[in-house]
Amino acid sequence: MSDIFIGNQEFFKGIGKISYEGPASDNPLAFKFYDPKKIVAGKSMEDHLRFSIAYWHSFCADGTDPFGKATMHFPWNDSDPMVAAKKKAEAAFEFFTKIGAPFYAFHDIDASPEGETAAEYEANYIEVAAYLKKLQDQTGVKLLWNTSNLFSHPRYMNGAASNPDFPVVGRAALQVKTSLDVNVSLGGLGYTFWGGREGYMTLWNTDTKREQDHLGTFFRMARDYGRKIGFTGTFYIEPKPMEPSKHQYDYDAATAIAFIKDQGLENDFKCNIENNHATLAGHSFAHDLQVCVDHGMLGSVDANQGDAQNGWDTDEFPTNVYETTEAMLIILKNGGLHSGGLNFDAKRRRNSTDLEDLFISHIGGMDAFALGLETAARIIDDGKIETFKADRYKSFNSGDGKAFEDGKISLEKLAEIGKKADPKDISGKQEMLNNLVNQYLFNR
Ligand code: XUL
Ligand code: CO
Repeated sequence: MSDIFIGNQEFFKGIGKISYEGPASDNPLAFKFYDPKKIVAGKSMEDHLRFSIAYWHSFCADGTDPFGKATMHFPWNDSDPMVAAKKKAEAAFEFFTKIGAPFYAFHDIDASPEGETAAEYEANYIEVAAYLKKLQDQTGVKLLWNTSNLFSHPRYMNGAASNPDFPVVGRAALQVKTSLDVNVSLGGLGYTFWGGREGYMTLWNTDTKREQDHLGTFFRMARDYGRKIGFTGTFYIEPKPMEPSKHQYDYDAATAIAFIKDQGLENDFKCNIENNHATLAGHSFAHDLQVCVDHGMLGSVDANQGDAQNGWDTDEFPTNVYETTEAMLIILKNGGLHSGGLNFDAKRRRNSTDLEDLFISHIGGMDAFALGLETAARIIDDGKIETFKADRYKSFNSGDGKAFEDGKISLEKLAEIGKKADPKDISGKQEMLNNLVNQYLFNR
């Protein structure tokens, strides 16, 4: 059954390559909607969706939460941290291969032991990266992005690049530099900055202007170094409003884009949008994706969902097809994800303790995005919603409306037009559009 294992040991015993069995299948370990080679809107599902697996949630997070100990015990753990790192890498690539994900993403210390000293950190990381390269070559799985964990170690409790104490900024630079070296050695497509503690807890002790300028300087240094060593991918900022900081500088897509432009980073940086971060900011997933697309700033996506009742960053696997449909519609109209992907920054629940739950949760997420893709393609194909939307703006297509849009009339002239105008009440038809979406979803 399972002929796929990467090292000396098979970690996910009894589970073979996950295949498409269709909506009627009662096999929890099969895709119901994700059919990788199926052509939708001119491209295969796998090329549209570009799924990526997050190392940290899938192979590191063991169910520990602020109220309880680990509930998951991984067969790749070992008392020797370097042996454990290599076994974890083998388990990870076995999983990527079996689930059929073309990409993965990791933080430096997800993959490689942090060590006691900076020198140990670097040496471990370089050694593990060489092993990851071997596994990439063996399986064909590619690195969507890597990043540096600049938030877990106590030294980062006041921030990393925005830390008020300069030596900490230097220590963060060592991690980012090494991660960029590793990225280039692995042919990574992107590099992510998520600023968990790049923010503040109280304005009584924080100079926000200075901290944000330091953050910008740090990003420009990373960009320059990356370009110097041959990193041709995209740098991503992953917005999130809070948690663990009370206030994070990259609050949401709009804030991150303003920051990117303010700091002169717009040719090299885009956003990595995470659903649960958008909802934590009081937006929807679709809102933050649309803000990015409007500015040509959609880089990549951290695919997950939050919990509507409690609001915090629960990082659940995406199953809400309404949300994936809206997301895929925006992505399709953006011409796709380009070099980004749908990275499952999602974790199974603390009490989903069977190893097979790792498969089942990803299958659900992949199926939800496949359904979203097909529905979005149907919406575009049918054209009713797109036509309705375009029609609402038809008064700007010609005459004075067009002149206004082109910036060719003055406020006085506009006011003159207004004096003579007799605007009618024009329905926005929200309910009709909501009803249409349900037809696209369920009249299959
Ligand atoms: C935290 C989060 C991170 C980033 C990478 O909320 O989403 O895992 O994706 O640091
Ligand atoms: Co994320």
